[in-house]
Amino acid sequence: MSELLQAVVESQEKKDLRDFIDLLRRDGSHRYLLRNDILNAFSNFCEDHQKESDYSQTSALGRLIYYTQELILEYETLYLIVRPQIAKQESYRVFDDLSFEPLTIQELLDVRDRYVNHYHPEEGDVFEIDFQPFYDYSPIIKDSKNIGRGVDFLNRYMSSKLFQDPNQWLTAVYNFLSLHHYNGITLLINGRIRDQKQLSTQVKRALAFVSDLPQDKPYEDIRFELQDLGFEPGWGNTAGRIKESLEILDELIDSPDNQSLEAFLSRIPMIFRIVLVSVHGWFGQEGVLGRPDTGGQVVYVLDQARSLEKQLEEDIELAGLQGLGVKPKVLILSRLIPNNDGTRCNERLEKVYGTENAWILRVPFRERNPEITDNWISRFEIWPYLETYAIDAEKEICAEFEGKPDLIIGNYSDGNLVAFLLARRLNVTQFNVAHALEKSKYLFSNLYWQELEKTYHFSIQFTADLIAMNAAQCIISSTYQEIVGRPDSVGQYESYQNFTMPDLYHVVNGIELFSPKFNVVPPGVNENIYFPYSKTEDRIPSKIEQVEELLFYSNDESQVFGKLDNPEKRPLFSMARLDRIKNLTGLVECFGKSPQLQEHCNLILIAGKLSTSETTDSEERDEIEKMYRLIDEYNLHGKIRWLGVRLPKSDSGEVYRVIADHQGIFVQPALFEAFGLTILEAMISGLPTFGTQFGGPLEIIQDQVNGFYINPTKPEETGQKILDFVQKCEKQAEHWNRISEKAMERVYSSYTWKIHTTKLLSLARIYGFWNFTSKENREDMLRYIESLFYLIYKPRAQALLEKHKAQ
Ligand code: UDP
Ligand code: LCN
Repeated sequence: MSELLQAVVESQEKKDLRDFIDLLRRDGSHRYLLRNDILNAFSNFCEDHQKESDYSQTSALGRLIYYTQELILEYETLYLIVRPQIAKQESYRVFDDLSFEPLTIQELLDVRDRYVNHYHPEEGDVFEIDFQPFYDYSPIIKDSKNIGRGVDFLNRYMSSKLFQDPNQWLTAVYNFLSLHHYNGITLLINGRIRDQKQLSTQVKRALAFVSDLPQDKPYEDIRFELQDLGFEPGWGNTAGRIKESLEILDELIDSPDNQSLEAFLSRIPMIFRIVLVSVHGWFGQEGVLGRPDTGGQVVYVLDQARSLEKQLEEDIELAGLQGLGVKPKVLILSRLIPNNDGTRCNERLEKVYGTENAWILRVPFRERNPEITDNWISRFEIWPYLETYAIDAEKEICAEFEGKPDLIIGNYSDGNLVAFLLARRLNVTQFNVAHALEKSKYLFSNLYWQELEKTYHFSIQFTADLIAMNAAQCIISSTYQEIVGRPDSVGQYESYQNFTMPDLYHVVNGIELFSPKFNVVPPGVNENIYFPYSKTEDRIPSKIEQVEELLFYSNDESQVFGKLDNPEKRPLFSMARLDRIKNLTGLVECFGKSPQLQEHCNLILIAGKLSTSETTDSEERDEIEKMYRLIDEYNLHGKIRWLGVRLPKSDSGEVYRVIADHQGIFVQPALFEAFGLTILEAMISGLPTFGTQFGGPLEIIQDQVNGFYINPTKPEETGQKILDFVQKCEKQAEHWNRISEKAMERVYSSYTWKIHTTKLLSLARIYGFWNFTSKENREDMLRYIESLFYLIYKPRAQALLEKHKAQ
């Protein structure tokens, strides 16, 4: 990048750079510009200076601006933070005379502190958090396009090391196979195979034995012969399956390669009990969605639990363990909320519908401050209660399982912190899922944390994030860009690489993005609930009628605001929680600004509540007020319906389908969306979908192929895009169908729970194997993490507790 900057200052473009900086200084409203502002400012500059239309692509300055993520103006100096490629950052100080020099991360963090008047070197240095040294001796991916495929890399890397020494390799395999038990039952091999040499001979003998048998002979019929040879249950349910497993092992012993290792490990029965941690609630199966903080995470975890149980059952059956009473169990750990507000969140145990052995286990917060802990607590206020919660939860989990879990998966910042505490205490593999990291959702959330602390407590949350993401053996992300963004935008995890929390700490390296711990495993949709509108045989006519009535006609003012003048118009539909980032009010504004769109379409929203008196959440209250204001301002009466309902899941599936019956459109206008389950739901139902270009939808949707991107910060442009589509559909009846078909195809080919859980379980086994064999010493990093927990997290959480007590 320094060459590009050099090219600018050594060419005629030097004057342009000077003029651009002048313009920024004159404008004065922003001294700290983020990418969107920078691009807007530059396009104003090009207009003012009557530049050629392709100037931003052809000039060196244009290209420099394209890569610039942040721009800070300080007296006579300008700071440029550029991102020449994914997961790389460079910073420069550009002086008044346009000479420049690179900036270290430490210097950059100081500049940012100075910008907010929190730079006090005379009072001593600020605390620096640096995780880099702990990653220096672990395997690191080289090429950024392989980020998110950590397990393939890890497998190749570790096996090539291990296979070099056949003796060490064989010992590792033997030790690993000797390890497995289920409730006192020995699995895989027994004491008759005394060492690795014997393992090799016995595998061949057993192979000879099973090869002569009919392939479908059940395992039970040959159990004792195999036991004599040293083999216990777990190799397969039939002679044929056992033969396959032993063949892979035989090959692994004689001529190992990483693919057969992966195939072998995916057959090993080593996971039976899984904990999914989703703490903050409301966590339940009915009447919880659409509340503040309760959306996709609950849907995701419930579907994941169902799918995991099913997959584990299939695996157990194939491994030949079903007859032995081996049964998988999945626990969703959440908090018990005594004041349940009509939900089942005050019940300790609730079975997950449609499963044999998946349960929601709710554990209450130990601190007794009934005004607070008996009620739902926002995710921003939950921190003081989590440490003791983890201790109490550990006992409950172990009692439920009658032993330890095999895998703990955290969800969101609070669940991941609890997963870390549990995994550390129980010495179990920890996986993280983030759903959303607030740091990138709220712009400047770290720089202005002190001002925001009263409402958001980001100092505690971001510390918890650093702790959990570094402690986890594996981070499951839903998209690639969740980790490292796109060529033109920073990823969620990437934003933890370095940042300042002025007066608290500087993070000079918060996470290693090239670590193989990152794996992209997108979720799916519940296909029993969300399926194509055209599958009429699975739809219930009375339900369709009921949903039609609710969406377009019912006058029940307790549930619906607005009556449509012309219900026949094409519906634009959206459904989301009413928080600021979801930006449903932005969609109303976009609709309001386009009289033409109003001519062709109605707007139908399912969102939160209709009255501010029904909510205690400040963002929800603000959004409700704004919604009414906008409806009046643009006089949308007769053209909009706003449903403040909490639908049972089965109805919500039918809602999308009924909208599709009307050849409607789904719009997801969030300012930022980590993944966006509603996009999958809409697409599988067959709805042409317009999704925000900020976040996950960018990977789910392929623009113009199976949906469309929108920029929610540009309401006019968004309105026009939707209008163009509507007009095209009116001209060519087939256009709607084409996009609808492609949308359904997209979900079925890439976003199913079956794909998700197969991958997840394979990851769990492979990470489990490598943790065991490599004896990777993470203790130094974990000790460092613990000090962050005790010295930063805990005192701050304690202070918040005192605040709660004083309320
Ligand atoms: N949802 C719902 N009713 C509502 C709002 C949302 O059933 O009033 C469901 C929606 O169908 C989806 C989930 O909640 O399954 C929202 O997930 P998404 O990933 O879109 O957003 P999140 O709320 O997690 O940010
Ligand atoms: C939370 C979000 O904000 C969504 O983007 C995700 O789809 C959801 O969780 C499930 O991961």
